[in-house]
Amino acid sequence: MSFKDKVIYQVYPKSFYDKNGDGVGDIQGIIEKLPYLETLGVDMIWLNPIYPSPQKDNGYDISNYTAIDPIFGTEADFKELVEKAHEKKIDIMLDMVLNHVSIEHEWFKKALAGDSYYQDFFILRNEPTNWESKFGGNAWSQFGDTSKYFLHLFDKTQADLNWRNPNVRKELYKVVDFWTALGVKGLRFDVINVIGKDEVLKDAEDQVGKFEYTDKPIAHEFIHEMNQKTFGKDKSIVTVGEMSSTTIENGILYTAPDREELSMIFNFHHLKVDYRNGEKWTKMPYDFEALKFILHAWGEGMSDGNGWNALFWNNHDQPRALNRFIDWKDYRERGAKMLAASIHLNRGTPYVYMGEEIGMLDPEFSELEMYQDVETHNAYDILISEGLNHQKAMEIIQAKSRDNSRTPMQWDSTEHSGFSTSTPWLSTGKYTDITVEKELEQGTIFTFYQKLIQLRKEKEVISEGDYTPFDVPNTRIFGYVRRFDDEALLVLNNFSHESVTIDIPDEFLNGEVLISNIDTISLTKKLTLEPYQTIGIYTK
Ligand code: TEU
Repeated sequence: MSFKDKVIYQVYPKSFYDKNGDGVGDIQGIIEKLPYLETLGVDMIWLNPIYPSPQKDNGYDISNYTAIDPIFGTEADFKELVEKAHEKKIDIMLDMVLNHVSIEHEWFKKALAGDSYYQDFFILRNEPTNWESKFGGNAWSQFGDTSKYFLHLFDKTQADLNWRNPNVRKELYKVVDFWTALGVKGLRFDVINVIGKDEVLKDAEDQVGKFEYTDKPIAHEFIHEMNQKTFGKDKSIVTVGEMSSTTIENGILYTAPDREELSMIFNFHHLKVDYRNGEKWTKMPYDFEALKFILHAWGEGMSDGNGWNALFWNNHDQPRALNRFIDWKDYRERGAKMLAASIHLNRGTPYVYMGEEIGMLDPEFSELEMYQDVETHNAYDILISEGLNHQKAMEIIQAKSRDNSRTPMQWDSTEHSGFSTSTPWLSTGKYTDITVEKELEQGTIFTFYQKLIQLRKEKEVISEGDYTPFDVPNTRIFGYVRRFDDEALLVLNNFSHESVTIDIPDEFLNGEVLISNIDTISLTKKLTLEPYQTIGIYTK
């Protein structure tokens, strides 16, 4: 399948739908909700990790790569999901977390027990470097009671694998083959641009260490090898690399088809525009100019270099975009649609994160204990140790915690928002009046998403067109032009709560309004965009 006219829906399995009533979402729950996803019109469902795991990092700490965690169901349930989804022309994408394993994985246990074959599966050193874990604190922990240290770029229970060891790669390729043999047609590779560590590791000048292990040329070699030895043989498989931070230059290398690495990549630069001095655990309004600059640079750069972006505003690691970029108290519906159009009409493959199609919001938990995420708790401790008081620390947590997007999907107005019959593993949010039931009855966001998904299949200029920035200085308009053969599409998104009047290029004056979140548009040379308005003008 070419992936250019497809839309992918992300399900956070723990929080989607709990069929067996134990408070945790499960595979049977996803099966039950397939008709809902079919109605939305998506082509593929990406599931966050569903493998056996101590759940220190919600499944990104895997203890067995080729099984299903009983909290989610059985392998038979998974096969049923693949089959039933397939009947609805929906494919399944799985999360491949191949940079690290849980310290409860048998490889790590054997290594700890002294087996040197398995010790070489990990990155062990006598002298640790000064690198920091992405979840805070040191990136090295003592390896059992030895004098060695093992590297963990994430939690101390997530040990980085030594990709330089061919035996490790062989084992990981078996994992990929195992799942594709079950009919999995999508693979999302977690933090795949950090798998290539140097043989000799050096202290980092920036203390964090990210330049020492990110986007190393050898990472491209490993990904290409994995492509050749596993999924590359089946052209219908779609792959996406998650790149915690990467460059446009590397983005092109990862995704240009002739490189035979990946179909597309996620990058996060546009979601760091509300970090003060590059630090996530701060609170500040987002910087629109920075956002626009990043979106244009990636849109144009990847278009010119024949690379391919995964397009998204939300995922399980991010607070809800509505809370970050929209004056949602006044413009929730309109803003949700504007955000959606800004990526669905763009060049790349759009991802819908569960709940955004009904305009869900951050939960605003009042107590620290309500948050479950390991990163959140580490961050709280660090903020307090830096001298912040509880209230200030909580304000930052409320704005930045990854749990903001992980709260249970709000299906209806019954107890626990119809997610489960018992207390959910993570509380539902504050705004439980936003539900699927209500949205389908009287809302307009869901139908707007349906239309956008449909348009991508109908108009090649959306799926195939190139990208040129359309800049309107001194406004908060994020605009771009897409072109394909004799078709053109002008997309204008007003990121402000004020109306803005702009000049429409003559070429589009007789065009057709393909989509807008405000009714009855007549095109005039001077066009006034209302607050948070989006408009796509098509001409041929
Ligand atoms: O995330 C990788 C990553 O670098 C970030 O998105 C990270 O979660 C964020 O910067 C923390 O502030 C992936 C997964 O999406 C995430 O859920 C996992 O925790 C992480 O890898 C480790 O596997």
